[in-house]
Amino acid sequence: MDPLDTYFRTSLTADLSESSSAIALLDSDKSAWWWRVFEAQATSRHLDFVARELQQAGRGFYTIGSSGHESNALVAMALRPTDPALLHYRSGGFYLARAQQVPRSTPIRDILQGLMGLADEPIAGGRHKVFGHPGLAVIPQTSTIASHLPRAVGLAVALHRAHRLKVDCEWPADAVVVCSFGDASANHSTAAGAINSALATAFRGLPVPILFVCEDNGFGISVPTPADWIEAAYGSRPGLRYLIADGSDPGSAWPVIEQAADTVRDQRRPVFLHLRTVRFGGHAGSDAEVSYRRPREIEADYSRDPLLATASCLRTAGVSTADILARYKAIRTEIDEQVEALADDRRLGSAAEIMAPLAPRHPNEVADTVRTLQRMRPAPIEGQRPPKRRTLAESINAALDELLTADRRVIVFGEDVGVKGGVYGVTARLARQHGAARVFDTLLDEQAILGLGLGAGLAGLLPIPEVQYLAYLHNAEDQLRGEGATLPFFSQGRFRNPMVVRIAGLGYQKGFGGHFHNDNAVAVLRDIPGLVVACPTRADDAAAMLRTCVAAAITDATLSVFLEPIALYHQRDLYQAGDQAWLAVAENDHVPIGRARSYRNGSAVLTMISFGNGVPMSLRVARRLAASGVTAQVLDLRWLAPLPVADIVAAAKSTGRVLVVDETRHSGGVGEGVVTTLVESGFPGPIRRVASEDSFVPLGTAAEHVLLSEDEIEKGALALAEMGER
Ligand SMILES: Cc1ncc(C[n+]2csc(CCOP(=O)(O)OP(=O)(O)O)c2C)c(N)n1
Ligand SMILES: [Mg+2]
Repeated sequence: MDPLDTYFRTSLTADLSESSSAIALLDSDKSAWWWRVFEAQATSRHLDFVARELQQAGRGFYTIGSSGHESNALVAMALRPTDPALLHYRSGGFYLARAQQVPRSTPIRDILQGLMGLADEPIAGGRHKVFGHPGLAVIPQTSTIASHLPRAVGLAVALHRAHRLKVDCEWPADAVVVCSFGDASANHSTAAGAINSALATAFRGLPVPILFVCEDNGFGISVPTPADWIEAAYGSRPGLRYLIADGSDPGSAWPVIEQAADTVRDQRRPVFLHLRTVRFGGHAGSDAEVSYRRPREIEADYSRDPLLATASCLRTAGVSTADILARYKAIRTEIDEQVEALADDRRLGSAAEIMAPLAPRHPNEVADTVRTLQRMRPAPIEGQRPPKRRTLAESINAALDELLTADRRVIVFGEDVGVKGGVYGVTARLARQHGAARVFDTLLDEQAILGLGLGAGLAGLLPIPEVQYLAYLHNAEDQLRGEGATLPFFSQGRFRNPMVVRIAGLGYQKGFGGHFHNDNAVAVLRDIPGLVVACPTRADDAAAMLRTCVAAAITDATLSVFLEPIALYHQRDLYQAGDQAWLAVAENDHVPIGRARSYRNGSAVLTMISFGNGVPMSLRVARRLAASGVTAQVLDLRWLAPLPVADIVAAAKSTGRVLVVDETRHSGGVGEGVVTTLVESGFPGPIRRVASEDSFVPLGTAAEHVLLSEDEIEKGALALAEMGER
């Protein structure tokens, strides 16, 4: 038996013999309430014991428990079951108390199924042990500590915007978003940034109904947090109401917790609840706490057990110790029975089953959604001039305008996108036309921008955030990888974060730049399971691809990155100054995800496969090659993830020779994926690849030494053309 279990039973039993003469009068209201607390806490406690036993028996896979933290049950009791909760992995008490508020809940089975990785677990379906349930408004979290805070803040902010815009929102207008995390997590820059963004937003007078709950057990695995640090760090932040409660004494903690929840609900502003706890059983089953704590210290914590304190509250309400002990034992029996009932349950059985929620794609429905969006756009005015030939930037601007008009769920935001209209004018006039509730500037914090997008998606909106430069995505990238892309995976699609993240990027900006404004590192995006990466090159494709991404967000909750080549934003010419051959009329409505564009040439002897800036470069090279008798065709990938495999293979086969023209880096660049696709398809070659150097991009003309040039493309093409007869 776990020493904590023994301690609890012994303490109560000792008490049983001592205190039988001092039984208080039964207060049935009070006792019923404290029974509910005890039920949630004791169930959570026993599930922790069982988790470790299951692991030892080879039937369970997760041993991080909630023991010592069980007073977080009171937080759930101070809230409503419709308040969205993004929970710390030790918030077991909260989960069980929340389940009490929802009829027909099965929290014991849910948690056991999670521990055992069973396919019928209601949220992650055996993909991970998470606290989450659609019926309990608990949104599952990953174990990257603090990464859920930007989303939680985003949801709190978006909740009000969604109601104001009269969008269908899953959460009531007076909901409180609750988000819990540990004391060590409170130091993470993600937590610090998210709390700051909540405060900065509230400071502007906007409602931010969020309850931050710091479950402070004094340790981050083995590293102690100084006793007063959390209070020192968050106790006197302007605009942040700070309340402290002792989780070891639920009787005194309750009024504080209730006040914290009510303050957020009534005042619609952030509150920081500092819940002091102990941590029993080390960080996880595998953590030998004795290697960094003295046994005496560990034992001393036992006297701070919230369960003993709740038992004491029950006794004060007139409940007998024998009844408490009997209930404690009965809960364990019930859990054991449920474990046995799950003995034959199934685990995930194939890669296809595991991956099913990652990237649901319904191309026909997406095409239908595009048509619906098109019907909603404003009708052309009679007698209007023929559609305008546009630059890439103008085309994206027009498409955003049209999408904002067609669907009131669409919101556009980022640094400088509002009044200024973006650094490159891509969002010009949108704020004026659609109002500050739908097109707005954010804080200078990419993590907060993406967190707002993730929260807005959960609130029923269709967020199109902008990250000003690709180089500045990297400090926030985990919001896409760890949070956005994993939500469908860990919730089997039940919670959705549809979003189209516009990112200005890639190289070749003339007279401006250096690395930070000419970043060509996209590997970090291409390996995120399920993420769609679009890279439009021409005005006509850009509008259609943006529409497709938004339609996929609506239909399949697809998360996409829309990578916009900055150097092409205002490009008008293709072959020579003044030819205006790079302007285009947006004729296509829709470009299916994973379909390339072909600049075909019937007599071509080689295919150049490219994307982004590489496309106009390749087209210019193709024209020069034609003068030397070599005919080439160009394939624009358009989608960097998923790659247009069928189109790549077909284009390669049609000429028999392939030059991969890749402006991203030689290592980790897009071209690696294209070459691999060809090799794996059995394409016999020859294949050559030209790419940029494995370097950051230097300032000014020095950039030409590391970025792929047209000369290199031409040399590569000529070498390929000379390689034997077809
Ligand atoms: C970003 C990140 N870094 C490291 C870890 C590994 N890790 C998991 S839990 C943990 C300690 C967290 O301590 P605290 O926030 O106090 O929560 P507690 O476990 O004490 O409840 C660490 C370092 C992680 N999960 N995420
Ligand atoms: Mg801790």
